[in-house]
Amino acid sequence: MSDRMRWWAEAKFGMFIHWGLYSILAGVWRGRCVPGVGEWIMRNARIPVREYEKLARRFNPVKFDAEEWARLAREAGMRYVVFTAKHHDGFCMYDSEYTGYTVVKATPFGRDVLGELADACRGEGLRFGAYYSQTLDWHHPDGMGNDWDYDPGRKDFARYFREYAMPQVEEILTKYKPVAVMWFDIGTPTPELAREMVGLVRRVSPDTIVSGRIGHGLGDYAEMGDNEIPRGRVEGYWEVPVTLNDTWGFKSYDHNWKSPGRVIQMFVDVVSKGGNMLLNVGPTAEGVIPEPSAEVLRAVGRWLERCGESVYGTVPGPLDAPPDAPYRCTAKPGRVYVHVLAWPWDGELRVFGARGRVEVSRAYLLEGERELEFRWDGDDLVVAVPDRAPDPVDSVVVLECEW
Ligand code: FHN
Repeated sequence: MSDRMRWWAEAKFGMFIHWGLYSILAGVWRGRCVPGVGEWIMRNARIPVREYEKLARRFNPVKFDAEEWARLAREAGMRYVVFTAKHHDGFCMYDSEYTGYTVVKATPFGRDVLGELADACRGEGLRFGAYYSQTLDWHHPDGMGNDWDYDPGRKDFARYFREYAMPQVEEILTKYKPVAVMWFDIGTPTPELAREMVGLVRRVSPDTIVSGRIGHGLGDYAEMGDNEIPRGRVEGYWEVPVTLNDTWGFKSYDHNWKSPGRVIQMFVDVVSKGGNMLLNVGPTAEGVIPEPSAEVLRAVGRWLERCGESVYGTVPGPLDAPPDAPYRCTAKPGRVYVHVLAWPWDGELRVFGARGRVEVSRAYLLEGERELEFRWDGDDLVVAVPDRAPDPVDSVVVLECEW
């Protein structure tokens, strides 16, 4: 395992934060609800640059408290945070010397929110990462994606990339160091440009992890599609970004929140397949993480507080659960954790195809360490469990074993 990836592989759980001028519109432009994710409103409503820019004068998140956000991430059991330094709308949520279009220079708020957040995260023992939209930039005349203000035929993308995006990335890496992750997003640049960008990151900040969406196999890990959890185990480092409702940036009328139980089960599913989960929050323009998301996060944190041993620092291990099995498995040397997501009504937990893969010496419930009897039935291990699930969402049965 490369040194750079060690902490990340153990961490499993991160907070993604999408926050920017789009949070002011909250999914509504000129009285109309704009379909699609909140942070895409500039593009989906074809808002002219000169109009969208005016939002900066309204950005005054008086309730923003970086320490509160960082504390919430820690309470949720997250180990890292990735924050939108610059999303596709091109607005910089940090103090950049390459443009006036920043939270520091163009808003009444005037504070360096990325800087405050980076410090607060480190204060809570979390690693801090920066999201940077390297290809799509709807504000910059040479950035990709804006064909309603600019003529795509006249754009010089390489110029934007080398003379704006790369210097900004260097700036972020030096000004806010240590930046644990440089989270590049969709829109793969040419192999040559992507290599230059990754070369820059390696030179300026060798320990910074580069996300897979830079493309051409140059990233340190694979980034799955949004909300796309693979069906089975995936080798190598990977991460899946997940929304708590149906948007990344705040939308005032999106109340389709996932329940805490669903999020915990998704998370365990991801970890059992060898991945990390980057769970998103979309704060309001006032600087508040919506309470329904905060509630889910705290519930995940409470579960992790009790059962984190079966998640952090684990690997998928010797037992793969069939996709439709009511459990998932994670492992550490000498132990397999069976996460029971649907409790067996007949008092018997059947672990399929375990024979020959594990030599079990003991089985017990993680919480309370209650001993459990077990037997073999053909290739399956059958563990006798109490009638009632200790946890309604995920009860963990530990198998002490050689594997
Ligand atoms: O277009 C973006 C989107 O707004 C959001 O930032 C997600 C997060 O993974 N990435 C892109 C779509 O994949």
